[in-house]
Amino acid sequence: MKKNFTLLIAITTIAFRSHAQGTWTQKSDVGGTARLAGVGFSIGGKGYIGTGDSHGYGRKKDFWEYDPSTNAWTQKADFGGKERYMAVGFSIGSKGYIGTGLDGFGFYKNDFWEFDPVTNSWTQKADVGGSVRDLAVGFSIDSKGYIGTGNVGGTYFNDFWEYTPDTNFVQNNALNFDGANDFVSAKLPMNVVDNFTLETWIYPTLLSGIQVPLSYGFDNGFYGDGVSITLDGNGLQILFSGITFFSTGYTFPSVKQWYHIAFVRNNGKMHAYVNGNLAPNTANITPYIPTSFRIGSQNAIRFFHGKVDEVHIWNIARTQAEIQADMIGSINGNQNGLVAYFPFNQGIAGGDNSGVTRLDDITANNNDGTLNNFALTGVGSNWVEGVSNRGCSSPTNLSAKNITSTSAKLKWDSVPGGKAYKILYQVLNSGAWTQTRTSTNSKTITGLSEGTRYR
Ligand SMILES: [Ca+2]
Ligand SMILES: [Ca+2]
Ligand SMILES: [Ca+2]
Repeated sequence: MKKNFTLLIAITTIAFRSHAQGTWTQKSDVGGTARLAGVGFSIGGKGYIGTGDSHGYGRKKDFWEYDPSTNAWTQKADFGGKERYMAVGFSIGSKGYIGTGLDGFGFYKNDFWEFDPVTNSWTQKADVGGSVRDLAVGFSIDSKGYIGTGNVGGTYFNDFWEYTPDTNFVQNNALNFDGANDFVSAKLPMNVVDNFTLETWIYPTLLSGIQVPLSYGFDNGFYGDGVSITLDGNGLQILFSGITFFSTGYTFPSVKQWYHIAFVRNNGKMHAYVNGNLAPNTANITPYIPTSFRIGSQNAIRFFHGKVDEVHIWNIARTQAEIQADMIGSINGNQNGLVAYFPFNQGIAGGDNSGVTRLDDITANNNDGTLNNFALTGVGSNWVEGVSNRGCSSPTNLSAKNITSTSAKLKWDSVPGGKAYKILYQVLNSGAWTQTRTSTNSKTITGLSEGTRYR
């Protein structure tokens, strides 16, 4: 159990215990100017102090990190909110938090900010519950934070609030298609008929009739082209050129679960993979050159009932190992051969999404799709929760240790039963992600540049 009290409380405790046993050793002065009523907490092996009031200089928002191994203070990114004093702070896992207080204009505050030492950046979180206030106290227990008591202009409080951090690092949505007329149209991202890969996650809510969650080609039921990922009852079919249904030999065991589907055409042979496993039958049919592209249906026919997420279109034949590796997490959009990538991470899951009718393609080709006939409210025909975890748990308590000028060791809590972890990082806000993998709960990242912020 870890508790992090505010600096104010720490001072009170120190004075009270000054008659007790133990040894005090003076260390380097806190960075910045002298001050009172700031906040402090620890994350990993480092201490942090920031905000406060500096007599004659006013309210502060500078923020400092103390490394006991070097006995040195390093200035970090300024606190994200307005300068203030009599705020409260604590840490949860690998993140620090500061909120409430009294700013330089005499306004009491209830805004609340998260500090990430890995990226050296602040992100605003939900306001602290109850009234604005100063002189509150805070602490954390395991994965929750607590703030209570305080004052506004002589009115004292004893209300008490628990903070639960976000558990979803990245919003991860999908689209739910109503099976009646919902579809997404997009520009055809390529027109190759050999050595290509179509990948998607699907969550069928019906296994009856013919449904097409992904159509790489035109097909109106009379004539067509290209290749479609097709469900016929509970069977997975490859539909060639709108004419030829080819059974992969795979049977879906049930509705309402996520399946990863990959169709690969490699030197004239077409294979299907479900959840990374090769389906029994291989086709050697050559499709007609595709002329259009849709998600959730073909041209006004074969509407899919259920959710679709993570559509990846490649102009290369991917290997089974590559397919298995990328099933467990998002990819970055910059991979060789990736001509369209729709992560579906838009809208508010199950919320009012009227107007959110563009499906983002995050590759450089930028062939964004257009949503057609969606209700965009409720859960039946809207943006909904996606296949974010791929059936996996997200690790917690991520921290960075052993930081040198070119490397850092990332560490996190083991996920019970976890076999592998995928790590994505980037120069802060640079757009390009680098990915790596490990089978243990730590990984040393190398090749970093000094003085550069990463996340
Ligand atoms: Ca998604
Ligand atoms: Ca785009
Ligand atoms: Ca509809």
